[in-house]
Amino acid sequence: MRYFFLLLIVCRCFYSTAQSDHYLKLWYDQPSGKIWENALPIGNGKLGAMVYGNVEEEIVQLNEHTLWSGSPYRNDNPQALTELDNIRKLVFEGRYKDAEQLANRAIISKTSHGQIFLPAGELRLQFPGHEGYKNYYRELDIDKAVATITYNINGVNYKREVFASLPRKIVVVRITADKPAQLSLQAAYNTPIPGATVKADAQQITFAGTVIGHEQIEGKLKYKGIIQMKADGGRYSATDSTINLTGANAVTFYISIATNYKNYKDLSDDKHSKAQYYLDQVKNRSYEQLLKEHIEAYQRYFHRVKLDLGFTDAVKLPTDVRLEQFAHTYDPQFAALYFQFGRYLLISSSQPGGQPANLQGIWNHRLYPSWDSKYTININAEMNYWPAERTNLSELHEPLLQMVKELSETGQQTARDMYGARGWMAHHNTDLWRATGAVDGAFWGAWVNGGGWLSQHLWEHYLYGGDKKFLKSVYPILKGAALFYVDMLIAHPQYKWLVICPDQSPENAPAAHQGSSIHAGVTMTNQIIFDVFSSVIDAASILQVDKLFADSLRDLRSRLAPMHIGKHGQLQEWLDDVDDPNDKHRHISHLYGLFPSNQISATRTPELFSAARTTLIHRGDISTGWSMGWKVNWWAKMLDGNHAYKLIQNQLSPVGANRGGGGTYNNLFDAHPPFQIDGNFGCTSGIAEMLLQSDDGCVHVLPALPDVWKAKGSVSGLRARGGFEIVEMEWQDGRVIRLKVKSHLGGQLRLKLPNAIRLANGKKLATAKGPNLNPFYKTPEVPKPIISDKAQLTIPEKRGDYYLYDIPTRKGEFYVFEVEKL
Ligand code: FUC
Repeated sequence: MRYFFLLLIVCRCFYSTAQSDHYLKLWYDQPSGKIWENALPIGNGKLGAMVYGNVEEEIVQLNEHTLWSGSPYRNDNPQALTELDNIRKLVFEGRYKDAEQLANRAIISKTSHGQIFLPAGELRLQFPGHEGYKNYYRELDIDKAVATITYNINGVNYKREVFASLPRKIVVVRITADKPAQLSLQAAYNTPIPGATVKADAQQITFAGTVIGHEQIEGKLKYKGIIQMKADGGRYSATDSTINLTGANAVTFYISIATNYKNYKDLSDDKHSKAQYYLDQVKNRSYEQLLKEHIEAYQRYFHRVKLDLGFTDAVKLPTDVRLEQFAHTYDPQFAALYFQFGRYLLISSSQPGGQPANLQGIWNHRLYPSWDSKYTININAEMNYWPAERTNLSELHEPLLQMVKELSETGQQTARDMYGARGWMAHHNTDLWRATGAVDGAFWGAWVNGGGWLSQHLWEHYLYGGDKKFLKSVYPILKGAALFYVDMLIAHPQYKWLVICPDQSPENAPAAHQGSSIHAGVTMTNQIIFDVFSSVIDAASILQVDKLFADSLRDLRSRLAPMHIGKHGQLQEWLDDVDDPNDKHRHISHLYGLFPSNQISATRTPELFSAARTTLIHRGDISTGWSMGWKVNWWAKMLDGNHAYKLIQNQLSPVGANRGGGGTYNNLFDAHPPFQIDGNFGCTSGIAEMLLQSDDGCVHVLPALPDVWKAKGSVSGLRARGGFEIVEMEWQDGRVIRLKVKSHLGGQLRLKLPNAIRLANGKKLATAKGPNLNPFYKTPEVPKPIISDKAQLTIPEKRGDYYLYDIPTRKGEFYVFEVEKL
């Protein structure tokens, strides 16, 4: 009998592992063909690769994180300082178009508008005679971070496994046949970078060169790649740049790429020894060892969060078929897969010590990709990192935080030379070289808040992890962001509030402003400054420094323009009531205050909450990919799970299905279109926000669960501010039935739930009263909005009954709760 039970347990474990294995795969019964967006992405933060899985010619398209055009440079336009007062005068006289034209001459860079994230090239493997294949299958297993292709020819089963080793920073391609001496191929390397040299000897292909220059900036960055072949059996030889292998049992390629990039201002690294170093590190390791240590390193991140939203038979279908039908069928696991794919992409594209994920993460095959595949910091780069803290990948925030530190260095000169201001700033774009000048034209580029917004990622990292040493080390950066605003704010001649001028609400312009985006004191800017000042005030108090400076910021903060509610009941995007309710612009920047900031809340600012909702409804659902990703977060903050889910359905539709809007490619890359990774990360964050929020004075569990996920589900590993981790959470019929929280920092845990709970030992919990004393849950005191007499507001009704508890916690301890009545 004992053995029977043991067997039962073993079977159950096996069954559930097999199930979860199946769930975490993108798989297809067709090769990618020529379509890059069908290929499957792998990466280790240093190298990225797209695996096509074409049978007769495999393509492994490669990227290296520092392989960018150009060389260290700056792109400030010092004429700005001379013309600043004139531009301001034009704005305040209402001559917005003239202000924009002057800003084009005086603010926009006269040199480069940003450098390009370049493709490294492609390893091409030709398999002569492999045309008539059968049983084709390809997958990306995001539980293991390995891409696999299998097929059969004339009774021989072939298999390719490709992964980007997380600990070893190389890409490994392994090809096997299940009968001896059946493997013959030709390996070659192509790169679109002009002037590259490619050479092959019997077991190695090397490539090297210097990158292109771009927009007056000379290409000085140099790169070197080594592709080392290790064959099991067979004969091999080389001609020029191609290796010929015949009659092998198996073969493995180890790919290493390096550049002479040391940091954004120094190109003195040795590309040869660096490229060789990564190969030397793995020389004595078997393929199996490499694979095992890669999977272990990957799963240390990936396994921190598990999400089960239920499943249907749809899981048995290929991923492209599921995508095709997701918006019209019930396939809850597809949303869970997409959520985990977002985490997979962050682990693969953003590793400590590497470059942050750019507009395409770390995957680009074009010499001239859209927007140079660089960093747009008026939304896109920030959005990439929304999942980092909340989905328990906090260390992977580091590349962005390091970029903020570097921008705080380069951006000092921009602040001084262009605006005569202390501190540091960045406009709306940056790149590998941390350029902080204004680019693309004043309509888009005369925006001074790139640094301010990015600085809030430092603060958010502190709010989640509570690391005071970290806060101390970044305090000068936060303070520098505030100092820039201290010097830039001026009194608005009409309204008297302190405003930024010239200013703009990213990339949008009302008809009433002559179609110009240039203005003063726009809502998003005021919200960002409010946050920058508030975080410095709080950080100074936590670190017990700069009391006088903090007091001066308090005073300035009280003189910023409050938010305005306009005649349509909308949150005003500008100081004037000029919003068009038919405007469907993808940027809804003034809702920064709703998410990622917490200035607008259902409980604390009901009027602003109502106005934000009206604005969201005016703008509609369908838009570019990243805009829909942002909307998932906003509707979650609106506590409206069904509307958030509708956005997920729109976003998880094939490209083209949304009539001009964004969608998703077969490989689950988000489509702006074209591919932009921010939408993937935005939606991943949004799904987390539907399940857990922690910025409105409490840990709010299941704040926006849509009806389709209500019946049953579970999640583990999500993080909340103040060091709380949801170690386990199960729900049924929309009610939390079990919850286990780890308190990493101690302090009061204020829980908000849709149903009554008690401690698992049966003890009752104290109902919360008054403000939450946990300092990580301090909420901003937002000034009362100014409301138009014509505005009709629908103040949100209480959505269901909430239960609020206070639980004192101790650092390092677990707290288990269960539903009070089933
Ligand atoms: C901003 C957006 C565009 C695009 C680009 C990379 O300019 O307005 O939609 O995402 O960044």
